[in-house]
Amino acid sequence: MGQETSSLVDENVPPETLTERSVDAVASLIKDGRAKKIVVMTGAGISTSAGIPDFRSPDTGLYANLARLDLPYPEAVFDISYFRKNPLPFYHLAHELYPGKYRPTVSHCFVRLLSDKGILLKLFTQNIDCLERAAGVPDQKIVEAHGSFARQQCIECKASYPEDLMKSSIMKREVPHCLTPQCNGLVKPDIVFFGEALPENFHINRMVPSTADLCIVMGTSLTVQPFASLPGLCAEGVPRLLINSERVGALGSRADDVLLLGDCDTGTRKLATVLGWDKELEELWRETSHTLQEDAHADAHVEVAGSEKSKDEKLEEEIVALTKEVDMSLKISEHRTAQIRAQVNDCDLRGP
Ligand code: CNA
Repeated sequence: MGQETSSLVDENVPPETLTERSVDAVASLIKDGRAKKIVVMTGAGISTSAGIPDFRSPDTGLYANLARLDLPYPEAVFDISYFRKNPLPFYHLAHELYPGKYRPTVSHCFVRLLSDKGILLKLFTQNIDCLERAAGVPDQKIVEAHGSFARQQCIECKASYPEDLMKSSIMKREVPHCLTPQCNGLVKPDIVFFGEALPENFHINRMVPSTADLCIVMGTSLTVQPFASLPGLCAEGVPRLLINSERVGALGSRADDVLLLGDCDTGTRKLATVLGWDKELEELWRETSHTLQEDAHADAHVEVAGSEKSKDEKLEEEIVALTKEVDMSLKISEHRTAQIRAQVNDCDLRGP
């Protein structure tokens, strides 16, 4: 369970637990009842098919788009020091990501299915979009390692802030302030920013992967610590299945690691089919169309219809509007930007 090597396991090394390194063998483990405590670890890649960009995919990732804004650097949008000075970019992003605007994906529904079957030990997610909740994964099964939009509080006095007011501020792209008299601090959803501690729930559950009998990692680049260390906590001999467009972390280095490289939804559909769960999975996914809020139906329709161009156009409009707003409200000079960057660099970053 220590530091893992990232080099691929020699193909001549036989697996300890699986009959072979394949999806079929993983499915057999589940079907035979030998995998009853499955831990799932997810990231932005399981939500991209819902229309929410991930961070790091070139061209389509959030950072690639934010890089075109007048931010000192893209990550500043999630930086607490920067937020104190200019919360507007974050609130524009929050408007984009706010729960209810997007529909869970097939991959979220697969996790729900594991829970329905009583074999989901825990879902660790880095996502802040709450789509696993929308898919019906029970609260007590979810560890939102980087927080979520589920709660919000003042960053100064820590007083909690009403959800309805938060929603209305985000919808109007306004920055909410603390309601406590004489405080008036900035209010922020309990999303973990760079420079902030991870939620207590993460620390409480951190060692859960060491008790799992199967690990499924999906849609994450495994670049943000300490989340990235979770798959390494699984015991040797516990199969780890990676469903991702690329190989990440040390997945693939152990004898019982299986790599299913490609699209997450395609991968989870494949696994469900081998398990004989394909109809149940599609049914669960069909039901999620009701999770969209009334005012989000138009957006969702565009997404479901796969009109990438419309989405790009909308994003472009957002970026132009945000750029103007940031320019006007702050007039950040290049000199000031350099100052902010220097200050932020001094901060304790969430990632390594
Ligand atoms: P990341 O670093 O952007 O990595 C995403 C990974 O998923 C990459 O390896 C991609 O290649 C892969 N990927 C993207 N789309 C697909 C797909 N359809 N099928 C298969 N693989 C795909 O994101 P991480 O989650 O690893 O990084 C952690 C950050 C991202 C957390 O702090 C999150 O808060 C943050 N984030 C969350 C969201 C969200 O809530 N949906 C969106 C963007 C960023």
